Amino acid sequence: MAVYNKGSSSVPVARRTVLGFGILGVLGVLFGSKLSNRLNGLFSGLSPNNPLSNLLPGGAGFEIYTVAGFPVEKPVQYRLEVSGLVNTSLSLTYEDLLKLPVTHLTKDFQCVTGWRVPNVKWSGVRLSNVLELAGLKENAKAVLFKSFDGVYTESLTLNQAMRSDVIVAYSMLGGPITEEHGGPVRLYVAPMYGYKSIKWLASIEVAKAIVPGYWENLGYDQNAWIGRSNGRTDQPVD
Ligand SMILES: Nc1nc2c(c(=O)[nH]1)N[C@H]1C(S)=C(S)[C@@H](COP(=O)(O)O)O[C@H]1N2
Ligand SMILES: [Mo]
Repeated sequence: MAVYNKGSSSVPVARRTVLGFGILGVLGVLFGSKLSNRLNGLFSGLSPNNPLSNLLPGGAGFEIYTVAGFPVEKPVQYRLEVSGLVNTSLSLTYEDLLKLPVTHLTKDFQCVTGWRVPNVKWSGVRLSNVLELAGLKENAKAVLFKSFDGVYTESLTLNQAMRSDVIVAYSMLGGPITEEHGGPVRLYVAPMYGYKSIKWLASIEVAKAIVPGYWENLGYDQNAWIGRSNGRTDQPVD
């Protein structure tokens, strides 16, 4: 189970504490529910090259993070609510998202605590496409995100949200996003650290100003651009 918290020696105390509680929560979930059966099944006799091994915690090098358990939402029940400073509020189904123009990205995933997964395949809809579908009001300046875990939040400036490498993702690692990775739908903000990529995406609200997200309230940067020393080559925008 060490996978949940390796390499975090430089992490601020607040975060270590929260992750510590997270680990207890995760263990509770793993050993207290059907997930444990599923994982036991997967652990027995799976070679690391088996595509199913992506379902394991840390599959393909990811560490599974959650600050509030593992909410379950089946694709058929899933809705993405888009509201706020838009001309038309939307309630998009999973099918609606699949019908919108698809964007594929192959990019690294970099957590601010130090681990990185190179060349991850992502597919989804550009956030800008979703926002254009709703139609932005003139005073729109920021985009706020909520997770259906009921706790995690994030936000981006409108300029950041409109970038072509920011997607509402429904596929990663070559298949649908698993429950553990924030399925059926999460955000993927390619040029920023992993904490921007909110899992179990429930709602998008267009607003006048950003609102600091879960980790930003605990001291992390709102502008979470991956450092150039970590391989980012493109231009940040405010
Ligand atoms: N809802 C939610 N989204 C989240 C998090 C979380 O705890 N809850 N952790 C963030 C952090 S810090 C990282 S690095 C990535 C990890 O994604 P993974 O769990 O798919 O590896 O999710 C981000 N999105
Ligand atoms: Mo992270």
